[in-house]
Amino acid sequence: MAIKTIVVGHKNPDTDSVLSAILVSKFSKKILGFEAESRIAGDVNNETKYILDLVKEAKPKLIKKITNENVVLVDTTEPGQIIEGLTEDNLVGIIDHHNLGGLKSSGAIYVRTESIGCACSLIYKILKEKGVKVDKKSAIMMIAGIVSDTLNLTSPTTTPEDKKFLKELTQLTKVDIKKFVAGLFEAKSSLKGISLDRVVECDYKEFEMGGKKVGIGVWETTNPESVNMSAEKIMKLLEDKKIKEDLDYLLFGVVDILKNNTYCYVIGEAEEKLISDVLGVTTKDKVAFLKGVVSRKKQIVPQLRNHFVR
Ligand SMILES: [Mn+2]
Repeated sequence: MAIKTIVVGHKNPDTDSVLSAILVSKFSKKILGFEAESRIAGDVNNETKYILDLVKEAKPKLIKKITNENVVLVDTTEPGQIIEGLTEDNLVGIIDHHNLGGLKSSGAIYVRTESIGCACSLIYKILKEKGVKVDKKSAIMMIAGIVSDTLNLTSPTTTPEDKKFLKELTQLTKVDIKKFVAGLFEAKSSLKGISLDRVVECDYKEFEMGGKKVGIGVWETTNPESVNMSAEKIMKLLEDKKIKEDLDYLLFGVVDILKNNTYCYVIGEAEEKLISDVLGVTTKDKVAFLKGVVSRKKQIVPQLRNHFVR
């Protein structure tokens, strides 16, 4: 039996991760030269659910562990975030917009990574280069990926290409972008059916930095108070998580996507010292207010990495 190839993003998938897997699968023959089915490595969040419903796209099947599949990885190459069972023998492709996390492959594989605001932008760019026409439904998914990952072009991760592509896709689909962004942000912020555990885990990523295990969770919202009112309970969950997962540091940020600030939860002395040393911010009542910080990828991870890896 032929080995199946799947496209999958990181654990605790966000909208860009899920949609980019779907898009690569849809255009896999054009992009990769072979068929590949989309999968998710964890359940989707409310924002992703909203957009999948909007475009009437089925949620990809869940996969927790690679057993007998080949894998095209999208939206990450970070060892702490990839699906269990991925090896240098079953990795056959990478499409990403993060730092290279240190994966190996035993064969020559398709690799495309760029410094761009989201994986969906990169997929659109690849299709443009290949002269492939994008259908309306795919274009709407690309718009969602861009708006979600770049916080509607306000995050410092945004590039001129993201802006150009969002404009082109908006013209192509004739989407009312103001309404679209409002709907997406409302879904992103929605706590409907979401336990505090899930708030912590939903967009949690683990990093290996100079031998230290660093966990950073974020919750992006138009209404930080809706989460901050439960800060005490969340701190307790974080304290337990840090011990259970044997982390050296654990940070959790509530990102105000309208005012562009982050409330960083600081659970212990180690984290307090880290935030002070690396970001120069003082913690007050277990919260460090990070003014102008909205991007874990650009404004937190590289600074921490510099601190640990030297
Ligand atoms: Mn992404």
